[in-house]
Amino acid sequence: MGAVVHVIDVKSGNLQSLTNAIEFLGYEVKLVSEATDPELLKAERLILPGVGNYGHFVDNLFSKGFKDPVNQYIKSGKPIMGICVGLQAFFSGSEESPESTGLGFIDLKLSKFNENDDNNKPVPEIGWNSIIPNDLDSPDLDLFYGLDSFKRYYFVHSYAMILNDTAEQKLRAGNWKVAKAKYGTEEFIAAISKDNIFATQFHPEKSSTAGLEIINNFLKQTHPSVNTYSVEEKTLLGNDYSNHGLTRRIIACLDVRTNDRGDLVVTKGDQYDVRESNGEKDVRNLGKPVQLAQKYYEQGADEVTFLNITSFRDCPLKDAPMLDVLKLAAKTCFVPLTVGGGIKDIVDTDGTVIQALEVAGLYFRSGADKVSIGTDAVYAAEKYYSAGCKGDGTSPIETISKAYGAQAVVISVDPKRVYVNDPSETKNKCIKSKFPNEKGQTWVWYQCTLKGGRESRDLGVWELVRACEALGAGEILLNCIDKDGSNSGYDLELVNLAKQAVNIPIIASSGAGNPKDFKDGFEIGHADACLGAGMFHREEYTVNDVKEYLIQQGLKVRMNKK
Ligand code: 1PR
Repeated sequence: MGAVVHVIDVKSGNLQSLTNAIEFLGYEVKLVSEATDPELLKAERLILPGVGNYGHFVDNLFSKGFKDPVNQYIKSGKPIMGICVGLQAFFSGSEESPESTGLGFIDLKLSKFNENDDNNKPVPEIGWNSIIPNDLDSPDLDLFYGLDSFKRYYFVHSYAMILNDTAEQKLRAGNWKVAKAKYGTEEFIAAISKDNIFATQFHPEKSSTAGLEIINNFLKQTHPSVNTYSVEEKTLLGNDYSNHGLTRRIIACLDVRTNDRGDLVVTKGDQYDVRESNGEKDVRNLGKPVQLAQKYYEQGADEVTFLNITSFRDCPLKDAPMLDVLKLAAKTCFVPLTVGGGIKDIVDTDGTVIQALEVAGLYFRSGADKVSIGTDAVYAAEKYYSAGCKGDGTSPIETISKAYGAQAVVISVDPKRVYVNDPSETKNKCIKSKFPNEKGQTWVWYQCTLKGGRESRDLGVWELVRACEALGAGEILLNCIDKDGSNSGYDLELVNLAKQAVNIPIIASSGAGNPKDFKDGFEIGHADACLGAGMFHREEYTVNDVKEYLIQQGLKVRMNKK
């Protein structure tokens, strides 16, 4: 291990990814969770990372007594780096938590992205955005530790320091250097620097090699000169802001379970049936979870999702195999990782009840950035409607979202088509489908299921996703049992329906068989991200093949060429 990096830990979110990234770069990490910890006085490089809610973060910082030591550290002239809410903490406050006060280095307040801007852009901003290239008026990016406006960085936030003339004047007057980004039509601060303070709104530890470079340069205190690009490269890599500024996000998904011999394998079903159709009817084995995650990371996956598909069985936490998978994968895959399956209240082997919030916390501390909730989301939505469209604060969606932020809560939906003669036959929202069934019926609603399709409920996708958004979910992973494993493309009618129902991002899933399906998912379904599983596992296409195709079709993807 090399030199030591000190990281302030106010128990507000996942620090494992950052720790992994710093260790990967050859440093030792010391977490400082008490302001009186003498370690803090020894710090030569200090990182202030924040995830989740602004108030939760800054209130913890203050109540744990960090304000003075952080101020003293900054006065000493030694380098400090804030990340995400850690950047936001340098401001005086945020609309997210009006009662809370920030460190106040900059007397400006953060506000929420405008959902009505730019053709109803999704909020939170989740994905890979870029820094607006320098113009005569903006400062030199040479002072931002190699920040490169032709690379992409991972942003996940609903609140930002939105820029306007007054804010910019104030920043200039305070000698702050600003790297701007644009989401929709709103310009906001992507990074700031002044003397020994540097902070990023994006997550460098989740921004693949481009992000690791920034951390490394900060730790080494070097500002390498920014890459030069040819005109062709600029056209290829530059942001055209056609998708609110984000690249098209490609997610690789691993359905994980134990096979009959007790090995943990990545499997893949057809309409959720994961057993071979002949012979011993073994569970299909498509590889090992950690190796496949690494492979897809190297192929350019923008995110990796792990689903424990047998979580409906008794799943005592002590045996939860996904914790180890995640710990290992997070050591070398520096893109966002989602884990799902079994995010619910659990009765452990000794009879103790472990709350879903605590289960999620274990996953976050193992390196997950988001958890996905399936079965319990259906229960929560049913309860929400029976209470007259109100949450009672106890569902896993609400508790996890409150503690870790909406962006950390994904809802995994497992619907199937139900045809009816007329919409009056159901209370759930119907659409007129272009694909009639064998009886010639064209009205369809999408029925939510539980436990990986084993039980169905009288609740439609439209109703489910709206309830979950209201309860605090940040994203929807939209599967489709009819399409799963079919290689016939996404159910675009379903994706469109979900897009119209909510403002949070929608991930299209189930049915991708070739790169064109992804294009259709984005352009016809208007999905915010597209997920593939079987076609990657069977090596019919790599993630990079999909990206190359999308580029040829004029869609922006994250390539990070240099
Ligand atoms: O209910 O919160 O414990 O979560 C259980 C999780 O496990 C849910 O996310 C549910 O979707 C998932 N799950 C349960 N059973 C299965 C199964 O396949 N038997 N997998 C299952 C769902 C769907 C996608 C799949 C896409 C893409 N798999 O994850 O990867 O359909 O596949 P394709 O590209 O090959 O078509 P809880």
